[in-house]
Amino acid sequence: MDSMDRQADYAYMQQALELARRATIETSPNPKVGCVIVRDGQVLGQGWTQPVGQAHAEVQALHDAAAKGHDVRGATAYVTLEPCSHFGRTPPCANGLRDAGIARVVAAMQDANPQVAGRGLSILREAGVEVECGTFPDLALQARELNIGFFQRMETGKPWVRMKVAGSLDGITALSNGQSQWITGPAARQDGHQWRARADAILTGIGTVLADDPMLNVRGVDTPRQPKKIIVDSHLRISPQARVLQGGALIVCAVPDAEKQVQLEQVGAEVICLPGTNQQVDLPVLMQELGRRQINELHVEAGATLNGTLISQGCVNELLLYLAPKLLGSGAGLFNLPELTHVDQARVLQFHEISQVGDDLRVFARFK
Ligand code: AOF
Ligand code: ZN
Repeated sequence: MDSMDRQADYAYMQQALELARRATIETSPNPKVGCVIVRDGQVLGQGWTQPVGQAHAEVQALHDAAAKGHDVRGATAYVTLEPCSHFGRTPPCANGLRDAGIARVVAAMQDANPQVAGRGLSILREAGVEVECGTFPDLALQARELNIGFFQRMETGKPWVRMKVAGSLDGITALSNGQSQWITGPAARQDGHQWRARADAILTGIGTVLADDPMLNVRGVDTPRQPKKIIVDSHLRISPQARVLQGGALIVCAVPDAEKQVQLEQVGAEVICLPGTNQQVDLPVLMQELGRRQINELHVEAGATLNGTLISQGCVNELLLYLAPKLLGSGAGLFNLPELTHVDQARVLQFHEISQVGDDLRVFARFK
């Protein structure tokens, strides 16, 4: 293949990625995928994944081409994920592309879903379709980032856990008198709601619920649906009147209390018991349970105690830190972690992305 064709492949895959970004959170737990169908430099059809249970990107693109009166025989399909091979909520896209007479499929990356995992590409190859996958590592990475929670769940059985914290430049999240509003500015707070909105669920602890009576919902951001709410409450101390319970919530305890559970269920909450050591919720088991419930991305907004425990137990993948250009001197820190005796014992992260939002710094740091 000459370099002009390579460049064209790259550009069409970028276009497919742009389409994938149009898919909404309603696709979840299904990943966001984009597809462009091209022949002789002409785009015949394009599509992106529809809300869960509806058409995948490839089917949309085939429909789009048909609606425009195009015959796609002999065309190339650019897809940001390997076309599926299984009968899930929808029939296999690999069959759809094959039966439509597509001659070549360029996929950004393989599907990590064990029901697919290369079988989609095999179906196509066996039918004589020319197949390329993973040719452009930077685009494959973008396709992965777009669906980071899906891949995390497929590969580990657990959600991708993003912990949001906000504080001063010296790492203070509240004064000793409890005052914390507002350390970061309105732009950072708005941005935080964007990250809440893209998560499948938001998790907090009973400490935060008792202290702030938060709503824990998405506000000020256009979203087709609210994330699920999860409260870690080892001893079921939550009040049935807590605002967080409006619209439903999952309460996770370690010590059952049948009477309290009934009261909470009466206001629409679900209560489960996952006992760990010291009468505390077993957090790694909770992450498995959330994976089983098809939570791809979990957004954590909790206090320093639960934050520290989640980190210590290896339950966190990424920190989303908003840091205000202010010094508060003393007060509550962002995470309660055990005291170290040597700097070599530090938990090491890697900066993933750093930017400024309004007056504040936004840092994404990932655990290795
Ligand atoms: C594709 N194109 O646009 C997406 C795919 O239950 P279903 O039928 O909706 O299948 C869900 C699985 O399909 C999902 O777990 C993932 O492996 C794949 N997603 N595949 O060919 C798409 N979104
Ligand atoms: Zn499919």
